[in-house]
Amino acid sequence: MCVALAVDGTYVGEWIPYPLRMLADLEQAQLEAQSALAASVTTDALDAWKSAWIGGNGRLKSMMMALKDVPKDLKPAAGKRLNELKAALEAAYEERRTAVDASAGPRGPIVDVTEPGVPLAEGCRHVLSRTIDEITEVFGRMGFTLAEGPEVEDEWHNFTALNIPESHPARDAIDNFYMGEQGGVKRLLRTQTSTVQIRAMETQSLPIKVVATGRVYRPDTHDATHYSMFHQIEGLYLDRGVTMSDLKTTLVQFAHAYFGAEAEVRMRPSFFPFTEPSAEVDMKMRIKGEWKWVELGGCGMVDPNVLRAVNIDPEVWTGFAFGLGIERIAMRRYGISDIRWLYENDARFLRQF
Ligand code: FA5
Repeated sequence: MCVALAVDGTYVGEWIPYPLRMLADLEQAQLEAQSALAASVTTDALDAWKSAWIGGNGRLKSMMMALKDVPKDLKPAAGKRLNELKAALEAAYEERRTAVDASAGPRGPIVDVTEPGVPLAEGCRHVLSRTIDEITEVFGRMGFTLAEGPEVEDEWHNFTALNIPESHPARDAIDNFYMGEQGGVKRLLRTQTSTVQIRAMETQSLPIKVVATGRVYRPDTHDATHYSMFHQIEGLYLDRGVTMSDLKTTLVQFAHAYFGAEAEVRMRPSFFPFTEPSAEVDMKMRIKGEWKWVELGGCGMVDPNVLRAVNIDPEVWTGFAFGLGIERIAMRRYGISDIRWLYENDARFLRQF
């Protein structure tokens, strides 16, 4: 079971697995079926409706089959409701069929002007889009502007300028989605938003203070915390006299603004070719009432080799950079325990947020 949290972090309920939600889903199914039936004004449309809803392979049949997974104590109520739904849909179908048959012929299909309109299903913003908006809004308040870069990148921006040499294992075909050459340049789907650091330094005048969000791609095996396409937020601040303590302050301010005043930030020594020193970023936040350290990404001081690659003098300018996984942030913020749910497009899951 998965806990859902509101934007302010308060507990608002639980996401209930399908068998336990069956009664609520039956109500929704009845509304959907009736809307679709009301919109079926030809015999062909009615035939299609019949097979989609009450036919041998229709939705009603699959709901009946799902009855076996409903817990014993709920089964009688769910079974009763299913039988009522079946009777209601069959009767509504017969009534509609008679009306449509009667109106077929020279007069064409019936249009019942007294009927209410077909209700439109209301959508909501995807929880990831919402998280991206929330995070960029926090960094916007700290003076960061938005930067962008393409998802199909060249090797210069994804590796070379980031101090990742030809021989580095990170360039291996097994760890990247290479796309073939264009104009003699090897292309690939970017593996990290750090590419946007390079693009910002190539195009913007100094000082630079930007964040960039977007999709990145890695041939990782899908599991509860990994996906082959995910999102990152990259930050870059380049100015005279920027230090590691500016980096930590920025991350702490973000953690407080986004996860609450009690959230903490921990940096553990690590290695990235494009930062020196480098660190892993962990944030301590409350998960299901308990405070836990969660790894969200990496950070460090921009390596002088990176600055030289884009013709910036490392004796004058220093800067920090960080890159955080957005799915991991959203999962912690909203109590989602499996990354794959974010990409299954199951409306019952998505409409909770
Ligand atoms: C990087 O991608 C560095 N570019 C971060 C960085 C930027 C360091 C700037 C220094 C300066 P890493 O590979 O650790 O680092 O990925 C960062 C975060 O992306 C991870 O902590 C995790 O939150 C997320 N992430 C990585 N792989 C996956 C995946 N397969 N699925 C979902 N999230 C992932």
